[in-house]
Order: sequence, then structure tokens, then C-alpha cells
Amino acid sequence: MISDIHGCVDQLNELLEAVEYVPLKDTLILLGDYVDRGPRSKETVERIKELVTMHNAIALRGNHDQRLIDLVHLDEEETRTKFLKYGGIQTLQSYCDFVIDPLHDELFEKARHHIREHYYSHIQFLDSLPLFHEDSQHVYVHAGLNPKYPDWRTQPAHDFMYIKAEFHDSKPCTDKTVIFGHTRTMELQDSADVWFGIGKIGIDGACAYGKQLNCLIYDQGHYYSKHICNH
Ligand SMILES: [Mn+2]
Repeated sequence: MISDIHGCVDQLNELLEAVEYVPLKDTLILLGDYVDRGPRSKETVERIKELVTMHNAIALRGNHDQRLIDLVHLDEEETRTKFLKYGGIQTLQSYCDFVIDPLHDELFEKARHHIREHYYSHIQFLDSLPLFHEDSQHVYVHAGLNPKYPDWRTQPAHDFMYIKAEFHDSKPCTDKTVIFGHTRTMELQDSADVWFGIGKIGIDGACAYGKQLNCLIYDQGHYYSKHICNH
């Protein structure tokens, strides 16, 4: 399980090598947030697409992925402001070599159109990704489960992609262990390593913030982790 790659495709590839990922034998589960902040969002989405279509990896949709979809589909001031506020400029620069920082309105529109015209398959791919995955032992989500919903599957899409404290501070409404990203584990403990809570495990190592990309490995009832540092 790997989460919050945020344009760090080199670290992703290094990590897959470090854990000796073998597609025929291993199930790779990616918890979302492939774009923004890091330097190579385009290559990251391309790689995730390949892992899903060729190697049966499971990839969830994160809030940053949703924002890129919305940005391309909708002409909304709010989406645009949020997109730029949370590391979107790096995504535009990854997709469009003409984008400069700071960006003016006209160039922004040009970048949106460029992505829509030349990389619409990326947008469709991100849009096709599910908000959760479940197996006999675990529930996998980008952000977490809202304790207000006895059947967590019925919680709003926004909760799957955004929830923080209400999830961290509560007991999940499932007997399965919840594996999540979205919240940097540094916010939950004193390090960027995998965080083991009660009934939940956080894996976002804040790679795009110069920390680390974690891989949580589950093998015959035991958890292991490996990471690649991004200094
Ligand atoms: Mn997120």
C-alpha cells in the first residue's frame, strides 16, 4: 500500500523496486493523491494508469485528483483558487511546458485547455477511480471513515477524500483495519513513518514535503514497512 505520491514518480519507482514488487504475486493498492506539489504529476498519472491497466493494481481517487478533474471540467473560481493554493501550479507545469510561476489568467486558461485537449485520457482515468476498496482484512480509503455513518459505505464522497480529526479521534464503524493516507503521519506522531493506531493505519509519509514515501506491506497477518527518503 502506498499513498500521496504527489508527483514523486521517481520515489514511487524506487520504492516499488525496494519492496521487490512482483505484479503477478503482489496486490498493489494506491490510496490516491497522485498529482500536485511534487515535480512530475503527468508521469505519475501515466505510471499509475499503467500499473492499474497492465498489472491489476488498485488505485483510489484522492482529493487532489478530484480537484484536477473538476478544474478541467468546470469553470469555477473556487476550484481554481483551491487548486493553485494546494500545489496545482506544479501539476500545470508538469503537463504544460509553457506555464510560468506566477501564472496569469490567460495562461491558466491555456493550460486547462491544453490538458483537456492532449491529456483527457488522464482525466477520464482519474475520474474512473473508486473512493474505497475492501478485502477480508482491510478497508482502504484516501482520507478516512466518518463515524456518524454506521454503514461507512454510504458516507459522502467528500468524507472519503477529506475527513481528518473526526476519523482520527474515533473508533471506525468496521471490524476491519482501515488503511488511509491524506493526513501526514507527522501530524499524528513524531515521525514520517507509518502510523499504527487502534483499528487504523496511516501511511502518508509527506514525500512531497521532502520527507518520505512509505510502503506498508501486509503478508500473512503481519505488517512491515519500507520507505524511500525524498531529501
Ligand atoms: Mn489528500
